[in-house]
Amino acid sequence: MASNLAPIPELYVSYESAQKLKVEAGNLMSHDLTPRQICDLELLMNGGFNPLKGFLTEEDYDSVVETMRTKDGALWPMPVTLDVSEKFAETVELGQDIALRDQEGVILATMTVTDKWEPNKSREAEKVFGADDSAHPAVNYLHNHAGKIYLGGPVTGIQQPVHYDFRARRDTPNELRAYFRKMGWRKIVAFQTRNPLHRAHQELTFRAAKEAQANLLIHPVVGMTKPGDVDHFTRVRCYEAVLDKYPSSTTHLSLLNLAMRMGGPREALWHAIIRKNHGLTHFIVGRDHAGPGKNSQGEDFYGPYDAQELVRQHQEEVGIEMVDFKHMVYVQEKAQYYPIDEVPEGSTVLNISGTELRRRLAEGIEIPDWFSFPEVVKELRRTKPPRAKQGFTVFFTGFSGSGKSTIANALMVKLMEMGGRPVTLLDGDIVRKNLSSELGFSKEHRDLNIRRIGYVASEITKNGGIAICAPIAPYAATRRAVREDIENFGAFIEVHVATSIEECERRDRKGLYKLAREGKIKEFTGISDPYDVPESPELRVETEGTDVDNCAHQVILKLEQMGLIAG
Ligand code: PPS
Repeated sequence: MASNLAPIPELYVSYESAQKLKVEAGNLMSHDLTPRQICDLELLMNGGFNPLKGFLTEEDYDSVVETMRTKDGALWPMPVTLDVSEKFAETVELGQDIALRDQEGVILATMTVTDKWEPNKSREAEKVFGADDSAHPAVNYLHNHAGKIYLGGPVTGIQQPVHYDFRARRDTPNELRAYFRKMGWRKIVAFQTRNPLHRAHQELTFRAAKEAQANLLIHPVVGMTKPGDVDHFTRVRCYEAVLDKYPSSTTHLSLLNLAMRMGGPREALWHAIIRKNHGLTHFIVGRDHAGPGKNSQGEDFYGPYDAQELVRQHQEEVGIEMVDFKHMVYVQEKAQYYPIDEVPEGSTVLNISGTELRRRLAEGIEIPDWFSFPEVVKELRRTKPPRAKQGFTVFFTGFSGSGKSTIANALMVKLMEMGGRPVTLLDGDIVRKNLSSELGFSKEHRDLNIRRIGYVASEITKNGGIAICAPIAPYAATRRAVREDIENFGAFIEVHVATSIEECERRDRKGLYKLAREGKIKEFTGISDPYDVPESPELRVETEGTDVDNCAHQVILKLEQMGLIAG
């Protein structure tokens, strides 16, 4: 199939109208878009999400969730919704125009709100992502990050979000279409990725293009990918290093500002539609496309080839041909890559999994040339030094009086004795004096307090230091959010100081338990306020019958075991 490279509709108004709208929008209510919404809006406006004309209305949303189609029957597998807080939703009337702004307050679009509703998020999770299980990143996002209310309605585009990085590598669907027209490319295979390209991917994409007798577009996602992925700055430098491994003038690199949901089969189909909109004729779908990892039972959310199956069923309707690829492995005797089902019998197969690669990077172990290109490995090592040189956060949690601060202090001194990295202690009391002096102990205030600690710890971790935090941090969801923030930059070691509430109350070093029992302190953790016991912390220390030195030493041993401090 050859592409029709005519321009596709965008939602932008003319330059003159945009200038006028910008001024008029000064009087409108404003919604500050989240990072994910900015990605969605960009693709809505530039036609990447064609045929959508705005954020889904309630009817379209229900239909997309249940049937993967809008109410008019257009194939659309992924809800693209504008979630807002209840507070904001209350101030918006149906029929009203609102301004959609980026995080600096720059107006990007207006939206006429035609619909406002409270979605059934559990149903969305079940139908769209296959399970209402918060181990799935999109389900976690849905329940723990997205606002409670959805607004729907048509969007009027004013301007694209500004990107300061890799400008020359970013193309709208119409820019890509124009590029293909200019180059005379009629058949183009797209390769979607959120990972650095290694030899197996280079081989796979090269073969795909050769088999389809087509040109190749490396089309990596640089919007939002899976938490913990290699950041897009590093990845783009890696892609650039691989570009000249392809025959010249056959391959192009373009960055896609998509916010992935890791929705497996539905997401693969969505990706295919998005690629069709960008003027592509073929789309590579490999093993476990857009897979979210394991569910809370430790099983895969989707079968390895479910995504291929769904795309195959709909490829004709979408108007893009799927190039399905099996897992590629290296055959030692042939010094060459093969799809796993074509490996010559009796030969030696070499493979390095993603987990193994991360381990080798973390521990500074050699990564062989047959696996990746030296330029790519160099870039990855530049971003991720071995673990013993990275920053990390030790996050103590437990009741007041459990011994968190004492152990944290002992740990700090031991780490300072070792030297090598700066150490900062963010103790509960210190933080409440310096960072959170205006906060009390309501759920909202505790969350804010912990998020602040998490933010500071993530900055310390990012910059190669050691952050030791010792708040009560009673809520599992907040601890998880902090973990996610920090794990973008380094390890997060949750240490549950598991002193029982009875023992803490018996010790009552600050006399607070007595006051709490007398009702003189309200919302006291463990007495009149909840504490979610960590289910699987990296370490649990028992303080009853164990001295402080030994508890701190247990943490040191854990850090050594994790490769965070040289043994
Ligand atoms: S939280 O929930 O993580 O924000 O709490 P944190 O910042 O660690 O602050 C806990 C310290 O504040 C004292 N304190 C209370 N704790 C729990 N509940 C209530 N209502 C409360 N009021 C005051 C208490 O001394 C805690 O200090 P630690 O060091 O944990 O004993």
